[in-house]
Amino acid sequence: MSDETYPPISAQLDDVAAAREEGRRKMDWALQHMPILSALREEFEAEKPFEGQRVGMAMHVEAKTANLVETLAVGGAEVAITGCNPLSTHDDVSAALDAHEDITSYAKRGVDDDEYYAAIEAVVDHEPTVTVDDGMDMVAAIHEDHPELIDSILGGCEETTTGVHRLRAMDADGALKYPVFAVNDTPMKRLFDNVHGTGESSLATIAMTTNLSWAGKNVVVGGYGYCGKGVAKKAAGQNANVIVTEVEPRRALEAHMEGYDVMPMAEAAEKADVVLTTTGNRDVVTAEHFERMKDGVLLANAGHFDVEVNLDELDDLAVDRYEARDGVEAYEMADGRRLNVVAEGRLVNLAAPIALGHPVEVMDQSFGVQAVAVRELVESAERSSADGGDPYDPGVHDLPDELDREVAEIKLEAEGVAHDELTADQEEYMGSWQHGT
Ligand code: RBV
Repeated sequence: MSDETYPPISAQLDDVAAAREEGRRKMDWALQHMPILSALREEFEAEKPFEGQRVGMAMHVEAKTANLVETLAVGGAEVAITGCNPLSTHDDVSAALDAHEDITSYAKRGVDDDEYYAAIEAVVDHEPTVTVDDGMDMVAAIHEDHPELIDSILGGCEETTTGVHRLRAMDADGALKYPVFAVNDTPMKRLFDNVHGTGESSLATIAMTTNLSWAGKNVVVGGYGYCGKGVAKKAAGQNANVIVTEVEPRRALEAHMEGYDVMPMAEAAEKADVVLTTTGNRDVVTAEHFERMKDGVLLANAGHFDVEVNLDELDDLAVDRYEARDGVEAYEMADGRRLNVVAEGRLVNLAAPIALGHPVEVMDQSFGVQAVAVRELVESAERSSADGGDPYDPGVHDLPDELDREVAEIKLEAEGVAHDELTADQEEYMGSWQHGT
């Protein structure tokens, strides 16, 4: 890239009008199934809580995310957004967002590294007062290259496990200079998005990309965190034989007690028909594993970054490499075995050519939490300037539990599900220690 400012998507597409129309259609469909965002949108439209705020975002730019973006804009924010993965953007949705007078979208599918970071830079140029990240790239860009903006930033929100992990490492180093909510860690996000969202969308995307069945396959799930649990459960539900690999003894035990086979990757590699990594770590599948794999094995990743399957080592071993199907790259070994990498080892449910990301309903929950987290950052700043109360200190923060509960209540009401409340006596009982036998 040159020094010129990176252009918004509208300046990069040939038929912007058609793209906008199609993007809007996708957003409308998703919004019909997003009761939480719809309710918050009504509230924000009436109360304009974000008036005067500039929100800078780096997320997967597709229809559900676009509805979050518009919800913030309807609440009075000016929003600038780009992608958080080079392959997950839907250009038509990006164009539909960019058509909004208070939104600028730089997200484009298939960008190279230079363009990816130039687009982040373009968002940072809007001088955000609030950041919303999926993976922490925006927070990193601001701290590394634009520390002068930090004083005017109220705080940030982080969507995913990997981003929260990076932020905690940054915080431990004393390097994180503004407060960030770990949206990922809330029950309304993690227990649904990571488990059901990753499980359903990864398996559906692999099946649709390859036209292959799960039934009777040996499916190796790398990592038994929340994402791994979801993948394992849904794969077992489709009649696969699930094998789990883990480094953490209690999680390995949990997987064992759930009835899955647990073994080291070196052993699992020989049995695998499919390997799907969900660890958040690098080099989970490497040369020693490739050497033992069966002809035709599928290799895919559902972790945030493309470092779990070591493609450099795979490339070194390969004598030939070709596109076997749209979204599937075959690496041919000297002995004739073909190892098939889905979606370039990037998070498969978002980066494959046909990928749509997580199902709408779970993203409604995750983005409902994002929306109330942004509202809390703005309100906490207003509270502290009004009464001198404490704003959030720099560092990683859990979202206050009552905000997560608020999102759950909206969803339950929309689903028509009623639930009990504690009586005064029950509350008193739960808060006391004197009542014994
Ligand atoms: N994710 N977003 C989508 N917008 O379709 N699908 C998944 C979407 C998020 C999910 O919340 C997860 O934590 C993160 O992507 C990983 O980058």
